[in-house]
Amino acid sequence: MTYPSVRFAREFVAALAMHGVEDYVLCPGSRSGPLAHALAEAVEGAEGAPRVTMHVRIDERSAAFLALGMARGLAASGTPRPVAVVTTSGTAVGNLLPAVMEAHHSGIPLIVITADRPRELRGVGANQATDQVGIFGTFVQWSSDISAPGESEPTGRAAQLAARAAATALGDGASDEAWAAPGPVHLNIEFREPLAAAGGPWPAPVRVDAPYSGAIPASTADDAVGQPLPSVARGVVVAGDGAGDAARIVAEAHAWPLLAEPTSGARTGDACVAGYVHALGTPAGRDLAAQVELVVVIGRPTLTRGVQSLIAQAPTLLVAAHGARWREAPAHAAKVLQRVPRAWLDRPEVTPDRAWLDAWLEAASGLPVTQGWNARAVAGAWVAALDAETLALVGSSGPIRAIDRVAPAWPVGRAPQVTANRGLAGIDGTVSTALGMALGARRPVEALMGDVTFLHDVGGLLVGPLEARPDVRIVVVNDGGGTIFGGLEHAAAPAHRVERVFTTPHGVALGPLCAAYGVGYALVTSVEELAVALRRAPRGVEVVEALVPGHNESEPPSR
Ligand SMILES: Cc1ncc(C[n+]2csc(CCOP(=O)(O)OP(=O)(O)O)c2C)c(N)n1
Ligand SMILES: [Mg+2]
Repeated sequence: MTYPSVRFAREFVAALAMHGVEDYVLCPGSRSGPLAHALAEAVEGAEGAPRVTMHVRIDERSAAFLALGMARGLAASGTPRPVAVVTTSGTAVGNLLPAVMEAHHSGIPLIVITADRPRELRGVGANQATDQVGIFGTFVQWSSDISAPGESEPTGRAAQLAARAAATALGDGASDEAWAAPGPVHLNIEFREPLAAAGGPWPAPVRVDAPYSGAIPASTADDAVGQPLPSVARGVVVAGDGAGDAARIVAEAHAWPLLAEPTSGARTGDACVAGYVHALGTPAGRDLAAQVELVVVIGRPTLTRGVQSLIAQAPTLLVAAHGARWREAPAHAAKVLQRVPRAWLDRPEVTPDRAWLDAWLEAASGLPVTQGWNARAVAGAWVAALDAETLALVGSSGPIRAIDRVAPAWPVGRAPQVTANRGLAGIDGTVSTALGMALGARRPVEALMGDVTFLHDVGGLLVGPLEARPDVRIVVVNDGGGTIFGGLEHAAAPAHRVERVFTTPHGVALGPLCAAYGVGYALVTSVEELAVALRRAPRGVEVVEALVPGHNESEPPSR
């Protein structure tokens, strides 16, 4: 006989598969055992079970970022699907929060499944029992506390939950907020003993469609159709994270400069002012910025203060939250749209004058060539090695900003896919996100991150011997700590204090650390060595340590 917990777990896994959820990250634990058995059976090819992939990880924080990376990888491959992460009860659940927050802010479909004690064991001092219900608060688009499956389990309950979970995670169907966007959902499932598999056949799958259709409410759809952009000469298009190619088309149609962050998906074409960060710091650039009549923001820009002040000062601002979730538009935004209206993509009736765009390109052309061996030189060599086929991830802090300065405007259609966890710009979970991207996209990933970022999630290197090993190369810019703070207002404090409380030197030897995890390792100390190291495709997980002089050193730190 099949016990109710196990039967329900099988039904649930089968139903999720019907709605396109086929990828799982599983963390070990007893309470989640019914799901673990069901997933293992499916992976082992049990008769009647769906085809799924399962990656097992010990650390739930890293597991959740792995799932987030997998969802990024699937989306990057043109097949956006939710990815599920499964944990046991107790602190295991709390470890998922950082990735859930990032998924919420960057609009990534995650299905978080946490096992819980049944009601009779809650609040009575039972081991590993806590209040997991609604633990993710406003960071999930839906959460449900699911009572323990029993002998008289209603047929179709698992199917209904799966349908709703998958649809809500993908942002299909609008909630009361009328902003349908992908994001995380949480299912907290009570399991009562027995928790182990007991053989028996898999259930015949039941399909239930989501309780609502995928239609966007008319109020937002209307807005998205039609008004052309105001016909001003001095417009600027800012393409932030997730903007997509529409930003380029809008800029080119109006001959406006395109200021495109590396993860915008729009850093291409003739209107793209690749050196905009440099330009905005020069007198000529500031003069141009002062003349701007209209800023069109697409996606979510987060990287430079110059762009933030351009937006803050702009007389008119139109925001299209294309791709990335952006419910929090600046208060002075004249209009906030969910999509780029078709009318913005058409050339205006009056042929635009290129002089304005040319002035921006001219202001940006004086970018000094990077010399020597430092974080920016590493970024330059790294970005030069990317091609149109590359799937890349860049860590927060210095690396993404260095890339923003050195990356070119790629030819249209020939840009690498550059991603970053810009939802909350955390330095956590970056190693796991990179590995997840490679597993989700089923192709190699090139990652660039700082030393503190790498060490924060070094546990992400733990890929057990029974697990699939993705091909990921992680270039670690090791400048001996978090050097971004040296460029912020904190740097005015006494050096020893800045060092201890902001830079946080770590003194970790990365080579032996990688060896302990069984991960490939190479040290490079020049642009030439780095270029050579990047020449062949990564095989398995590899770390390339680019050891550069630290914040207060002129020579690379010695070992
Ligand atoms: C989870 C999290 N904790 C703290 C921060 C604040 N923070 C931003 S950058 C940074 C240091 C990053 O250092 P590193 O990765 O070495 O990059 P670098 O600044 O040297 O370029 C820290 C701690 C953050 N963004 N995310
Ligand atoms: Mg650093």
